[in-house]
Amino acid sequence: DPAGLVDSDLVFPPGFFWGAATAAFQIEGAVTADGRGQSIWDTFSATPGKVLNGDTGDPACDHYHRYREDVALMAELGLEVYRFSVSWPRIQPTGSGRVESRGLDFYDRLVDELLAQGIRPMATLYHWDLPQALEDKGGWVNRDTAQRFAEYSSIVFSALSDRVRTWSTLNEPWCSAFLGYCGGIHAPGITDPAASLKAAHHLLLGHGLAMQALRAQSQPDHTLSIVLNLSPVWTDGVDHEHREAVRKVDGLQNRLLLDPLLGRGYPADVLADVDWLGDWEMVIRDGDMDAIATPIDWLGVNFYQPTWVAPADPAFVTPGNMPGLKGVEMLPPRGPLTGFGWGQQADALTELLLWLHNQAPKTPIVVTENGSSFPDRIVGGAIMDTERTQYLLNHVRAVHTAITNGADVRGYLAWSLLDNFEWAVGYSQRFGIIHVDFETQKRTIKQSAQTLATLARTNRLPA
Ligand code: GBH
Repeated sequence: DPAGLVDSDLVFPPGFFWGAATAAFQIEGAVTADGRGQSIWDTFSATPGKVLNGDTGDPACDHYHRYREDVALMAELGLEVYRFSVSWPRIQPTGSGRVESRGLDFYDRLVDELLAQGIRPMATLYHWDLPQALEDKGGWVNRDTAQRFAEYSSIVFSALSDRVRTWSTLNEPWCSAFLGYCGGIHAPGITDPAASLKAAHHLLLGHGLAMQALRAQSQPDHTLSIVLNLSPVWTDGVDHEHREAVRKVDGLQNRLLLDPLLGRGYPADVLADVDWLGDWEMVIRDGDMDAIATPIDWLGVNFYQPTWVAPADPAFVTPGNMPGLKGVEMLPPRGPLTGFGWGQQADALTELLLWLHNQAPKTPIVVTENGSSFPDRIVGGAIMDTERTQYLLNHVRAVHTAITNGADVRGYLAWSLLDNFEWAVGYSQRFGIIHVDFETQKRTIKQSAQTLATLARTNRLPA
């Protein structure tokens, strides 16, 4: 080989970027600093029995005070992109009206520090920390929240868009709607399937209104997106019953939110499946679907594992997070399990990226989150997280396979930069590529971070 490449090396396209992601509530701590208002996750985590071990977002990784050290670690690793989220209650403590400039100043400092270190900031406007004052008025079940989100988004964009060129509106609206208002395992902890469908619509509407507001303010080199948690749905049979089970769950997990974003409206089969829940569709007004279909410049996809299902008695109402789901049994994850008991089946990521490319051939895709939780063992000051590293390499290979087969994937971001507050299970699960000692706040780079650093430096996966 004249270029000296090893043939079997998997080379990524020029410009493919590598980085890591976090979310405000999961890392920042400092929950009352600088006028920050209360979020639904402060309330939820303070409610006994909601979060494992009574863990809260205080102090988490104390990133609010330690962001310089954290950016320095990213720079040391040579990460090219850092995806973070902005805490709405830091910017508008009660979710509307008055802007808290001290909150904006934090993100100002963070962005400047990233740029000074040569790291491209990628901002997410909402990663689940709704101001409690808005939840008190109905949260995402209340249509007004969509309007408030667009207003808030516009405020943040005005303050940071001179330096932040890459933006996402919502992180995983599926989780906000269905874990928050149907299964109730996330804040605000409501279990009302019909209400969760209204929430889903208002989340999409909030995204659409924010897209319109940001477009009106943006320059040509700003790119705007939304981030979805998508998961291929797998089953053990090919008969009608098995295919129906897959169709129903794929509908509620993937197509219900993706189709309207791509301008196709809500999928008719899913609407028919959930019809028995009543008239939640009354919340859809003229113009909503057009707003939701405002073109995005790229799509963020978060992937962890495929979803396994089996057919069940048609009258069986499937318990859990999917509103209106009937006749399906949700099966446990497969493959060697992670420390969190999640599946490891990287082929599902290839399938997902190729499916998405087929659904939206002109929309570039970014893997905005992918990662795994395992307990860490510190040996001689080092953390050889071989299982997390193997998960990373398997999934990076899966991304490469998708690209080879035509998918337009532009970058890969590991979840997460730091061990952090893992929502309903608190600090019990570690997704970080950097270890955090929650007693001392000491950071230790893991083998997985070194591996990501090598990927970022070489843009290839050695055979
Ligand atoms: C992401 O969500 C989040 O964006 C991030 O904040 C989080 O820390 C990270 O993943 C790790 O959890 O089987 O119906 O009970 C993950 C998306 C989708 C993962 C639903 C858990 C199980 C729901 N989640 N899934 S269910």
